[in-house]
Amino acid sequence: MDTTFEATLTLPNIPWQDRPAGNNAPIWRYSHNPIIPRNLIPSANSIFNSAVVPFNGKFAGVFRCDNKKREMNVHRGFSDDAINWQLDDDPIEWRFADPELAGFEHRYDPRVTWLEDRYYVTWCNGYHGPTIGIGYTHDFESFHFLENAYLPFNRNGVLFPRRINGKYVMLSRPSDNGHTPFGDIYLSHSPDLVYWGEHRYVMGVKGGWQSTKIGAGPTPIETPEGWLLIYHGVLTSCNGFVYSFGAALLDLDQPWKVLYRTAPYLLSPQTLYECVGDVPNVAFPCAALYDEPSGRLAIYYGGADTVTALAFGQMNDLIDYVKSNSQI
Ligand code: BMA
Repeated sequence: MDTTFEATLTLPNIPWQDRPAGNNAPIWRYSHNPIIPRNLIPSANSIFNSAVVPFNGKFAGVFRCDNKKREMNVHRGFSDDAINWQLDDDPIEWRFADPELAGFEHRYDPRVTWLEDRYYVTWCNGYHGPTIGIGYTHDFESFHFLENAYLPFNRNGVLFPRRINGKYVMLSRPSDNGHTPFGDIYLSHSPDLVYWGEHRYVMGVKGGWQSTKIGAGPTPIETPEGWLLIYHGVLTSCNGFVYSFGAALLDLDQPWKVLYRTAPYLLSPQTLYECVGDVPNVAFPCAALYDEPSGRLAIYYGGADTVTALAFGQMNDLIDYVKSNSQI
């Protein structure tokens, strides 16, 4: 199998819309959002916080679908254009080498990362509380569960797309067993994607939109200026949590070192599909597609824990914005 094409950052067929006239924001929304309605498949109550990747010249993904029992699980999907998706009505059936790990509590907020020779999926996996499950697929046909990376409680496990100094690297957000009212981003190393250690603090909460907790979003993107990390930040209003997202640049060789970090958010919940739904006021990014030659970036995010939406940006403009609006 030729496995080199997935690693390339040349993706001329990703979704795109030009910046609307008069819009000076660093990123802008797709005008036909949401791209995935809550009821795309019969079993779904809602489809959001999901991950897409290039696959065989088209696109594939792992989607968070909460069903009508309100169980949280992950489903497979395919698309020709990364906008119109076909999703399986049944959740992914993971193959478990160790039956101890095969129990189901919940699986949610997946990320998918092409790493060396396969697609790794990380998600918030219930094993006596939320932790980070890691699995992989070569073909989006069979899916293999590897291990839970950490002890509970943890969320937002996001792999870097290559080894750094010989080791696999993952961001995560230690948390609690509820709707965590705190949370900073940490980084861990592994020789084999099973045993994780050498934990490093990356960054913590700040003022305003990121004052309650923060968590890594899409797989970091390697740029000459550092790893571009899009991350969510939460503030607590008189009406509950508000989820926005911003971006940081991390050192290429020591990615726990933050070079720049946006003081303003990039996008906050302002449209109907971000403000109205099962959990109001949530914009939660889990994936991005990047075409390096054109600089085009397409960011996938969940709206109000109900639907899936898309936003666009130009990499050079975004990096300039992160650098000139930074407060570490
Ligand atoms: C977090 C996760 C996300 C969700 C967010 C807002 O704890 O459950 O999946 O989008 O809360 O409800």
